[in-house]
Amino acid sequence: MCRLQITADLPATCDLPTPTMSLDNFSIIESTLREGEQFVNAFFTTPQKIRIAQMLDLFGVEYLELTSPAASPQSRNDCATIAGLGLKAKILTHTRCHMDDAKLAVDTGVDGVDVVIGTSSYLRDFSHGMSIERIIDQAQEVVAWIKAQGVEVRFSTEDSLRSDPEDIFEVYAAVDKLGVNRVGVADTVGVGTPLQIYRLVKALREHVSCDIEFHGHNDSGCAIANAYAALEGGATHIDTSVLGIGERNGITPLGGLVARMYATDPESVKKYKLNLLHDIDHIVAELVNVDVPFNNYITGYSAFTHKAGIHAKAVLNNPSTYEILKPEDFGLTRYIHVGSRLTGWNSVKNRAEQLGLALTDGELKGITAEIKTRSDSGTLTLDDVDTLLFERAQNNVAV
Ligand code: HCA
Ligand code: CU
Repeated sequence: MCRLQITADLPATCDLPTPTMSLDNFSIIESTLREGEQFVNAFFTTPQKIRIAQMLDLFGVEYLELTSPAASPQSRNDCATIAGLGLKAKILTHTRCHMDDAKLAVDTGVDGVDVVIGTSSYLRDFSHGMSIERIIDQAQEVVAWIKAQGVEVRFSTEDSLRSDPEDIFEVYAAVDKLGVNRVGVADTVGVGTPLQIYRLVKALREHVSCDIEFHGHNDSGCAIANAYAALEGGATHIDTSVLGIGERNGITPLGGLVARMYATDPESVKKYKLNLLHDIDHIVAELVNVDVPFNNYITGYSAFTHKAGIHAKAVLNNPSTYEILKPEDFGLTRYIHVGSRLTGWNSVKNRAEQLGLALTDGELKGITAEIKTRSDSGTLTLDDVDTLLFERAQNNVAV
């Protein structure tokens, strides 16, 4: 029986989409040094850019995307510097769909150029003012030229979600014929839902034979789900930035995408050095003068902290009861909180064992009762709890 609530926009059957994704075949295009630089707080010096590029390269992302060399003289120098570092990741830069920009980009020595042009009526009317026919002509010229230079080329339609699908399919098909490496779907304003993205990418899959990239903004909180839906629909490349930094509230965060993929199949992210994620998030946070959010995927302060007695007891018996991500796979440890009125005696027992204190179950239950009473007027610190445990153990010795 169908338990889904069908809305007007959903298919008339309850069949879930059949994912066409191949989990082990996706690549990350890490755009902290492009989209991330568009975050209001971001200003990266050249050494900082090099440090970020090296960290992400060590982590194992397949591509690094850099700010356009047309943005400023230093951006141009930085492109050339990072392209010359000899990193394992392929170095891309991001430009408007314009011959002048394309030439500047190729001259920096990058491995590929990500070209973008707006295709929604908003951008056609209020930004560049070009018709779809002119966009196709310009795209063909730029793509063919970059391709002839022997570097990778990606062509993306900005604001794809608010573009007429027939228009963008026509543009994508034209550049696909020229041998473009990837076409990109960009949810520039973060308006798409996972089902919409899935459908758009799946339909696009029928129109082109090249790879498909997805770039999704997070204005309505769907950026990770949308990236995943794009992969389910047949996308091969996902754009991320560290902590999701970018224009407005940013895009799909690197750690969030990794968490999502790991939750589906840990093998799918084995290719990355997951234990570097904590430092990457914290270093970039510091560079852009923000904190890592307490509830951040994997690296947030409370990501692996269990509190309520029922949860803690089960986790102590078998972590999988309440964890889909194993902290140890990310070089992190789980923490059982023990100073609240929700604390159960199994957590207190575990803490006593960590401290090497031999207390009976009865004693531990007594201490738990005391913790609950005391913490009715405010959370106890770990020190408070440890003091209670030590005092009880000392009493035992004294007796
Ligand atoms: C931009 C817009 C962009 C481009 C994405 C892409 C977007 O800042 O230039 O090249 O696929 O969100 O549309 O970031
Ligand atoms: Cu963007």
